[in-house]
Amino acid sequence: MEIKTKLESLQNEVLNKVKSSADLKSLDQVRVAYLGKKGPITEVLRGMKDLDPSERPVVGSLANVVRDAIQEAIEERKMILETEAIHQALLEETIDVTLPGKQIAKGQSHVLTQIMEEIEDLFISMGYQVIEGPEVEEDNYNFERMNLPKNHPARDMQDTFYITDEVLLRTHTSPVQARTMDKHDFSKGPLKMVSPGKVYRRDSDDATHSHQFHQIEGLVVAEQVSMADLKGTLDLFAKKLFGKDREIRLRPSYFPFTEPSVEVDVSCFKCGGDGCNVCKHTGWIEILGGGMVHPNVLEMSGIDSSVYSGFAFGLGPERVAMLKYGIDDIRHFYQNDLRFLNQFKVKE
Ligand code: 2NM
Repeated sequence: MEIKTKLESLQNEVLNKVKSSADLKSLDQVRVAYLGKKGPITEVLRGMKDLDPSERPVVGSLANVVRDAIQEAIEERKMILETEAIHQALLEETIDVTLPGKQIAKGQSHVLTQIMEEIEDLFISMGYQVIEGPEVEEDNYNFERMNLPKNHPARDMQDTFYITDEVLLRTHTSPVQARTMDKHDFSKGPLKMVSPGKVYRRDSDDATHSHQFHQIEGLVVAEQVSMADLKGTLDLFAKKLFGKDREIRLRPSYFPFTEPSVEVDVSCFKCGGDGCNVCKHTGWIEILGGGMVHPNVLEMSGIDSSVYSGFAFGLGPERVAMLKYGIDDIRHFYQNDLRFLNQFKVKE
């Protein structure tokens, strides 16, 4: 029977092609060519109608057997090729997980941020809040409310960056404290806060002056707050920042927003008070200003100065860092030279 021979040789032909298919793509081409709608098997099945009816079952079942055999061979080959492909990929994409990784450059907080956070942490540990406020400030909060009246020399155009007659870049962080005093509810307890941040003054820039620098100011307002509280607080502060053997010394001074006002020296951390180049042979380093909050300042925030009193102080993190690390030029802080910054890596 001619058609039977044709089917058998077809089967052999296809099985050879399947076996010699080297990849999944050519295997699929074989599948389409022989089992597809236009393939020889379909053609045989389609031609059945022209056969003698007695031959149809024999040819039909043979065609099915051949088709199944081809399909099976393709599936088998497909599995082998897929497994080979995975093995190949595993070989080619092998990663040596024991190789050392690329070192990621690690940074650290800016030295000024480190100093400010150290100070903030100390005051947080004593129950103070850290409160920030706007750098673009109203003349009212920056000057008026700090007991600096309209004709005060500190308000000179020479000293302050004015944006309009009434709006300026804050020259200290004290306006944050005025804003907070306005809102504080003393029935809930004393006000204890520090305000860190940037401040601006029209200094000519040189080794020790910058038109933009930083401040941290502290403020405590409650009943019965005294100068002794200020002194004790600053003594603790000096010991925390410069070492447990430090002492402080208060000298009378003047600020419009405090009365009395003091300038605070810390005994020299380098020579311990004997005199050296850091303390300019005095044994003391000026580090802070402070005093008892002026009654006018309290009253302008609606606080009864016959019931409440407060102390306040302020310092510059730049100056602290320069002293502590022997930095000779304030401009180093702002130039982002990694050779400078990386000297203040945080120990892990
Ligand atoms: C200083 C020195 C003295 C100060 C005063 C106030 C406020 F808001 F309570 F009036 N805040 N900060 C103050 C007092 C700041 O810095 C050298």
